[in-house]
Amino acid sequence: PPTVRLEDYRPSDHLIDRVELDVRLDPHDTRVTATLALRPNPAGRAGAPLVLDGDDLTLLALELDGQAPAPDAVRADASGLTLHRPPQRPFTLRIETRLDPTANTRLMGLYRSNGVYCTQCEADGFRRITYFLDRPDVLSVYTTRIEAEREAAPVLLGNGNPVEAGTVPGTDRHYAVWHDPLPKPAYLFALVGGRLDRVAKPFTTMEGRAVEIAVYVEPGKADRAAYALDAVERSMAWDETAFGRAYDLDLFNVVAVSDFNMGAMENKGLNIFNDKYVLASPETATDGDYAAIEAIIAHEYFHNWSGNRVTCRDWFQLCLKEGLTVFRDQEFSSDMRSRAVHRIAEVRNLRARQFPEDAGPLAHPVRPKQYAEINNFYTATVYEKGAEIVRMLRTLIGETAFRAGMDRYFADNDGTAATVEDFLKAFEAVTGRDLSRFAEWYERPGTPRVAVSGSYDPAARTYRLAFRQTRPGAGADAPPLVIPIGLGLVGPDGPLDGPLAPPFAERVEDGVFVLETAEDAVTFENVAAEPVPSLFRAFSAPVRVESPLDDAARLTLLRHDPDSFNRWEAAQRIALGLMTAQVRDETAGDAGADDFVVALGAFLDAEALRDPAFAAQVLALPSEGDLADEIGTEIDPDAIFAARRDLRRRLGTGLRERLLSLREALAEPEGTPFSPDAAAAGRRALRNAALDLIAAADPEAGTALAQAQIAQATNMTDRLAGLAALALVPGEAREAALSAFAERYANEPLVLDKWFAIQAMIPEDGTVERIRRLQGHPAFANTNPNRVRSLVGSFSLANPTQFNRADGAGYALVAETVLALDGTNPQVAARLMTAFGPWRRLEPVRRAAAESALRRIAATPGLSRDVTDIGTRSLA
Ligand code: HT7
Ligand code: ZN
Repeated sequence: PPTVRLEDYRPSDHLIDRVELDVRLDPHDTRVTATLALRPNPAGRAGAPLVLDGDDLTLLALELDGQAPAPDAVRADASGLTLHRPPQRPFTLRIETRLDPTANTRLMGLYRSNGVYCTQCEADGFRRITYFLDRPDVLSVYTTRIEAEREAAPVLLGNGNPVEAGTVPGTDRHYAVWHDPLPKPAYLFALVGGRLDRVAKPFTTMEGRAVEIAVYVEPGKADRAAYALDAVERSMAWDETAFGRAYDLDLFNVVAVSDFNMGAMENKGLNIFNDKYVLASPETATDGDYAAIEAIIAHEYFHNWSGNRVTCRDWFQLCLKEGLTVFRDQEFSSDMRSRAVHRIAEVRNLRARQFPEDAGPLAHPVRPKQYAEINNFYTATVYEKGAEIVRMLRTLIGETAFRAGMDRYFADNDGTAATVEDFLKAFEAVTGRDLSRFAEWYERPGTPRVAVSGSYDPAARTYRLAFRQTRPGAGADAPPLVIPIGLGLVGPDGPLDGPLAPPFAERVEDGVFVLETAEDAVTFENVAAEPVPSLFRAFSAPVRVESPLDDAARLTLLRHDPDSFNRWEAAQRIALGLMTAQVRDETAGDAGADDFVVALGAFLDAEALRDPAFAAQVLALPSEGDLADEIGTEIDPDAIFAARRDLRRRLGTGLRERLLSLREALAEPEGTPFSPDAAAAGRRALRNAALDLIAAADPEAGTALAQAQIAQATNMTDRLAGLAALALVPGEAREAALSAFAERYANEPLVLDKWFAIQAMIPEDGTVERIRRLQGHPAFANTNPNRVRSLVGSFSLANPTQFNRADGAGYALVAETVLALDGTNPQVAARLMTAFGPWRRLEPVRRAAAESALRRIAATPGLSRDVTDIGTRSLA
């Protein structure tokens, strides 16, 4: 496929000021008439042909200023429309196309989900609706008339504000006209038509605008939309206080649909969501689901400013909206919940998804320099590492300057399509600083490493910390990165930063040292005793740290560090060390494991009831993926699994009495109404972390506890945690519990997704065969992305021993699914295929099996661009 390069960017030769769309919805024969007000772009090439994008379109009629153009003046096919000699003045094109929304299985453009008409236009779906300049730097004002059979689609929604509605005389059809006053790129266009229930509430913005917030869901599910509705309201209020951003239309609509390629989409005034991220009730949603709904609702809402009001010049600038908006949603969630616990969750996610991506064949800069298929670049690197860059910027310049810079960015770029340079320029303007070296973070892939060493001089009472940064694969010419390092010193009995004569270091300001060169050092004065350095507090930079700490020092941090993140990190590092020692067959770790158990016991005694959510994070060992990432090469997933299982057993044995009594102490008194808030969720998290460890050590006791928990559960979090614990113990009890669960939730697709996922994650030999059986289950369908993700995605991403079966059966299953899906939904197929990313780091037998599965996919004729792109890069 042709490669698109950032360096080749040029402005469009034409602009489209106004778009009038007339969409007559029909299940198979939808007619779209687009009337486009075009003009030559003064910044483009004079006299250039007009080349409109198209994808799978059927052209029915075309007029230029009211006339049919001469046949030799136009070339049109399914994938584009060219006017060879367009007028050198403003002109109007009227284009009529026909589409079949029911046959649209790619879920891009206009399609039907469970009978509801909806659209998905990012990144390049609008060209599947009409011929257009489908690029984010062409901004237009849209008026949309939507017409449909009233019975099939009583609700008709568009972007912006409603201006007119009525019936079509002499028919069973009706229509609605929507006008969006704010110019936008085509990727933010949306419409919806269908039978939907609605919940709504009013909101008055800080500017005094009366807004109606509404959430639309499948009939009968309105009571499950309350949490999402509330989350929109909290997001609106938060963006006003935290960033001074007010909403700008009279309506803000959210629509939940069940077939959706990703999480949600920020279409102007009409966000469309995967219903998984809207619908919640205690009976069907876990605490994790509630948190995800809150975060994604906020994310899409925040795009209204970071993405919509200020959009991207081109798709290379994707992090400009996505990284920034992830940062904003993370801040929102931190304010709504526990900041420390949320930071831990963010870092777990970054390490689980972004670090491996950055260490494998699909690594790319946060701002890629080229792509073959842009839909493959909605990645953890663009989103999560992109957010870390914004966070580092804030750490570097401080909160006040950061807020001023954001204000400046929005003010200077409102209504335009901007670049990463425009973003940084705003912060340079308000701080007077040169950020050109910081900008390097956007340019190169790979996770940097920072090696740290410390030395204490008791006579001089000084402590020196030396830092050295390196970047994997970066040539000698690669300039060093600007790395903010949050740090502090901790003594054997607590923080050393006592009020009387605290240690200080000249270049450490507000607890942050900035490493700007390949090597540097900082010296603390006035250090009374040998300290333990607390490094990269709150995970101040997305790097791997080669730390000077031994386990004794880490235990000091676990006990005393005022930085909660580093307390958690200390426990994770100890656990990682113990498990990697076992994987490497070093048995010397035994005494260390006992010390760790004792320390965790003391930690639980001090913290568990004070902050259960935090304690649950400390008890949750690093994942098998974390271990694989730590080990890096010649990975043997079975050895990793065994090491992790053994340490869980040890903790479960050593902490058993404490864990049992914690479960008692944290149980909600009978009759307590369910609350999804962070405190209640934290108590459930710790109870369930305790269950996991107890069951690891004593499957029989675990089974009994899990069965009792399922029988008594008043919410999905506890019920599913019980089922997850049972799922790890082979036998009749597990199968009975799985059947009962399936029966109870037979009519709840989102809950059945959990049922599929739990089975896909069973780390036992029979799982591949079980999944093959489940692919034939009546509730399973390859056409629904949630179902594919829950069964095959969970398997490939969260069941390392079975996906990486040495006989290649796991790879074969995923490869077959990728190929089966590619014809209907290449975006989801390509996404699934990225699970093969780490194949080169596996031990030789698995490496060969994974490579041959990848090659089998890549050699299949007629592959989509999406899958071809992942295949080519994975094997390069
Ligand atoms: N901006 C959106 C990204 C997106 C997407 C969403 C749904 C289906 C296909 C999609 N392609 C790209 C989601 C977001 O980050 O907010
Ligand atoms: Zn986004």
